[in-house]
Amino acid sequence: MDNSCLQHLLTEDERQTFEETGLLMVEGALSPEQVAALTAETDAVYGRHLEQGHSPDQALFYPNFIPDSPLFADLVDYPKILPKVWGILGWNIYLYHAHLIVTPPSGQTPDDKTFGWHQDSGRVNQEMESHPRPRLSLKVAYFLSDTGQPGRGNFWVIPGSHLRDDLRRPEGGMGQPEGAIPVLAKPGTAVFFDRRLWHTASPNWSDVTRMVLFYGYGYRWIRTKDDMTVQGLWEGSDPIRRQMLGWGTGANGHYSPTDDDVPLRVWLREHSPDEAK
Ligand SMILES: O=C(O)CCC(=O)C(=O)O
Repeated sequence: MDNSCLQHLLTEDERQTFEETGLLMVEGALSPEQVAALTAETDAVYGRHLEQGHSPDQALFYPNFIPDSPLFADLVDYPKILPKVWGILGWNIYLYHAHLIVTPPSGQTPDDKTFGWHQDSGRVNQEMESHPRPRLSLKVAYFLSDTGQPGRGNFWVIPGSHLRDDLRRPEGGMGQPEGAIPVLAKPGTAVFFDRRLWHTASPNWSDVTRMVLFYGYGYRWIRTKDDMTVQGLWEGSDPIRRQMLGWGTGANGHYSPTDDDVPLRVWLREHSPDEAK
């Protein structure tokens, strides 16, 4: 782990924003050069899917994209962002899910149909009996295209809704729930969101293809949410990235980790001891 990451620890203001709203935006997380390089990789993935028959009219939801490019793998333990992830969740974490989404222009005129509002993690929301629901995981969304204006297939959220178990949807399938807003994210922005935050994708009414990379981090005792094939990356990865990619000494180490299971904790003991507890 690059020691430069210590400049990017979660600040108290950031913690408060995330706790209160379920959302945190880090503008300029990626440089314009990184955005350009990641856009080229994402475009290549998209092009391959079009060749394989994916409809150019449909958004591409593509999980397990990390093995497709070293640039995607480099964001798994990205020094500007991972410190904020462990600042929120602690050190017993890994990447449990990742997907990229490419949303081409819909060619349609804007309408006000209710979008697909949800909390993440499917049955977790029915089968965990606590209130409010537990956080368990968060996603970091890296915006590659410019969604700095509404109507560009923006990510929509209801700030502060992460502590609510239910969402009142508008009647008749038209309009958005009270408090809903489009996230206006410029290229290079990283948007953190609590998995419980009520959120949704939206149609792309612009002529700009939307591209976003989603990295989901959760506790090591949570199962993966897609059929991740990142094991092939373990050998060439440093210990903390390997932890993020799901490596461990065995099943029990997901629940009661030894130092071998969680090199992030070992590293924190030396570099940021308060966060190693
Ligand atoms: O594509 C989007 O803006 C929303 C993505 C989403 O709903 C999710 O990652 O759970």
